[in-house]
Amino acid sequence: MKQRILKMLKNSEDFISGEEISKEFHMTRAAIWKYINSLREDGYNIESVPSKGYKITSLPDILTLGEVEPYLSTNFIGRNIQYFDTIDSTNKRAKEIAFDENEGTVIISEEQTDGKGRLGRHWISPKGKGIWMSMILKPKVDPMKVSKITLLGAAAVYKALEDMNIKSQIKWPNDILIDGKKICGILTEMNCELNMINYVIMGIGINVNFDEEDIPMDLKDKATSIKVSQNKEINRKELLGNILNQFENLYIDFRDEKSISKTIEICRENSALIGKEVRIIKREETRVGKALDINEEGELVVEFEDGVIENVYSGEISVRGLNGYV
Ligand code: BT5
Repeated sequence: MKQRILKMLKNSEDFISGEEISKEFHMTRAAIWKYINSLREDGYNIESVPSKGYKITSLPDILTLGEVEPYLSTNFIGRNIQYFDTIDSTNKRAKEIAFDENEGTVIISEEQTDGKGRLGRHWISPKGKGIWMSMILKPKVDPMKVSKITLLGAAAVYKALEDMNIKSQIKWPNDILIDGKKICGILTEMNCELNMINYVIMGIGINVNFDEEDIPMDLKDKATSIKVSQNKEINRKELLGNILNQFENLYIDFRDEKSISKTIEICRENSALIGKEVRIIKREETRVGKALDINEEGELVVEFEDGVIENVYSGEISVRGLNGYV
C-alpha cells in the first residue's frame, strides 16, 4: 500500500488532498498519515499543507524498486528487488532464498558488512556509495557454461557506463577498470547437480560515489570510483537501471543457447588485457605470456613465454605495467 501511495504522489506535480488518497485506497485519513510518515522515514521529503494536501518535494538516493523502476525497461530482470539498508553479503542472502525466488530477482543493500570477493576475499562496500547487488538466475544450460555469466555481467556494466558517457575497460574475467583501476568486481556462484543448474548468483559490486577518502590506503593503487574518475556525483538509480536493461538483453541469448557473440565482442573490443603482457596465477602456478584474444567460448587466448598458445578459462590475471605487474 505504501508503494501505491508513493506512486500516486510521484505521478502528480501538484498537491493531492488527503481526501483524494483516502477515496482511492478506501482508507482513513489517519491511516494515510501513518504511511506518509513512514515514507518520510525512508527519506522522501513530503510537504503537507492543511488546505491542499501532500506533495513530494525530493526523492531519496536509495535503490528500492520504486526508485529504480522509472529507469527499467526489462521484462524479468530486476522486477523483484529485495532491498536492505544493511546486510552482511547480498550474495549470501541471495543463496539463502534462491530456491524460492524467481529468476531475475535482485538483492540490493546500501551497505555490506561482510561483502565477498573471490576465494573468500573481502569486498569493501560502504553505505550509500556504491551498487552492491546479487541477481538470482536459473538458466537451463550445461553447468560448464556458467562462467560465461560473469562476462555477460561485465559487458552489461561496460555498456551501461557507456550509455552515461563513461569510458571503462573490461579486465577479463571479472573486473571493470577506469584509468587502469578497479571500479567493479563480479562474483558468480553456482548451485548445481551433475548436469543441471539449480541456481546461479551473480554478485556485482560497483564503486559509484566513493570519495578519495573512502578508498582504503592499501587499495589506492588499484581501486578507484566512478565519481573520483569523472569528478562528479553519479546517479546510482540510472546506472543500476541501465545495467539491468543491458544485462537482460545479453542474458536472453545465453539462456536460449544462442550465440553470445555480442557479449564477446564487447569484452574483446574493450579489453584491458588484449595485446598486453600478463601474469596468470592458477592454483599456485604462475605463468607469464601475452594476451592475444578472447575466443567465442569467452576464454582468454594467451601466448606463453615458451611460444605455446593456450585458451585460459579462469585465473587471477595481472597486467605488466610501469611498476611490475598490477
Ligand atoms: C571480486 O573479487 O572482484 C568480486 C567482488 C564482488 C562483490 C559483490 S558486491 C555484491 C555481491 N555480494 C558480495 O558479497 N559480493 C558481491 P576479487 O577479484 O577476488 O577481488 C577482491 C579484491 O579486490 C580484494 O582482495 C581487494 O584487494 C580488492 N577490493 C576489495 N574491495 C574493493 C572495492 N570496493 N573496489 C575495488 N577493489 C576492492
